[in-house]
Amino acid sequence: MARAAVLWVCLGFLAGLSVGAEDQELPVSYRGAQLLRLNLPSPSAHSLVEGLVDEGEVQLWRDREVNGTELDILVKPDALPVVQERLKNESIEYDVVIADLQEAIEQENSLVSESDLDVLMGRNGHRMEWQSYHRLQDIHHYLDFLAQTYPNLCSVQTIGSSLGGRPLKVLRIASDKPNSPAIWLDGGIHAREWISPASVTYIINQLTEYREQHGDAVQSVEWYILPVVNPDGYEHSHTGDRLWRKNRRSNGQGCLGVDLNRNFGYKWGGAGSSRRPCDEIYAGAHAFSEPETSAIQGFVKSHQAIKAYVSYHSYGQYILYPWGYASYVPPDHTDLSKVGNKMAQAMASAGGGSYRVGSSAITLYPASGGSDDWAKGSAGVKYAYTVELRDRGRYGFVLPAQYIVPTAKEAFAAARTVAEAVLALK
Ligand code: 0X9
Ligand code: ZN
Repeated sequence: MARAAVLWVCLGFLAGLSVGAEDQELPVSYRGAQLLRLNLPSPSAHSLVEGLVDEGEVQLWRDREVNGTELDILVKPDALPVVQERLKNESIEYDVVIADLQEAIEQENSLVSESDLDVLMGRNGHRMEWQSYHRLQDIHHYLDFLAQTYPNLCSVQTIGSSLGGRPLKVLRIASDKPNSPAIWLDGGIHAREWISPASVTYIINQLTEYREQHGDAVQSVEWYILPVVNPDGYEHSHTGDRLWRKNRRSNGQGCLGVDLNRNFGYKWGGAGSSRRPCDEIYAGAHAFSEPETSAIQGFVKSHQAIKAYVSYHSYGQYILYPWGYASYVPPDHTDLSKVGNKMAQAMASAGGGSYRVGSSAITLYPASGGSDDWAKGSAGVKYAYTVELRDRGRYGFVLPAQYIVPTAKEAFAAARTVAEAVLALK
């Protein structure tokens, strides 16, 4: 357990950078910060990076894959000379993937203007489109619009509220057939992974407004879809800190946020999660301490028809199945792997991206308290997956908006494949 766990536990950089950002007039600036991709020659090189993270010089964007040799780190401008020197001394090669992160953030969502969106509102009755990333209000308004426009097909249920009082809105899309199995989809549990809510709303768009184009399977299951699990964090990533990950829980100690994907109640608090409130992978005071995760628990447990649970994240392009808490697999892992491989094939045909398939702890890194492990281990949902959407690290979390549609097509192909799998269970 983990070097991965140790590394993550050391993370303090982002928390430190962002404390109180909501109170600041200006959002956190990443001017001059660089994203570096390191090629680690040996495990000892890895401990140098651990040291840098510990000293607060760098932020780990993605941990190293199990057996992988590459690591993505974000370096603040003042720390660049020291970090470059240390990497040189240890003969660690690296590429500068993003030379100025602030520049990348400013480019990311620049295609559609507010006035274009107002035109859309007048024309369509909502502002949603998939050339740009949208604020929470647009997303929620779109769900309400669908419920009003297609009352026989769609309804919106608020399953709880975030800590900050924002509604957790689930869209139900009915099946054409009686007594159908159901599928849960969610996005936006990690605030900064903007491609996730964008892709989940695209799936919603296809399942409703383009319903007829998508054959029998998607019309023969019931869908429950929560596009933004972490609305407080999501809004903060738009207004305060683009790279915010957790929710906005005040933990005392001057640090904010619980990692909602460490707060679910199956093997809570184990490997790859932290008890330290300032860490990026802080698991919370206890399992389901957060209203966002506890609302999902209540909903999923009371809907026994749910046979699949898919959480969309970014980045890295993986289809992951349980377990995440440790390097074991459930007894029916061949079923999970088979459907996972079909998802990968469908995704490659739909959008062109190639996705790796495997169990979380073995393929990526160990991380306990995830939604997928809970769905499988506690809620008894047969098919539980985490899908890490694009990209492989060129832009990371700051994926330019022109990639929304190809990525979302992949996300939809994954959902369609899961629908087929669930229907085959009957
Ligand atoms: O660490 C996570 O929560 C996920 N990766 S991310 O970069 N989007 O943060 C992976 C979660 C995989 N599932 C479990 N470990 N249960
Ligand atoms: Zn994530």
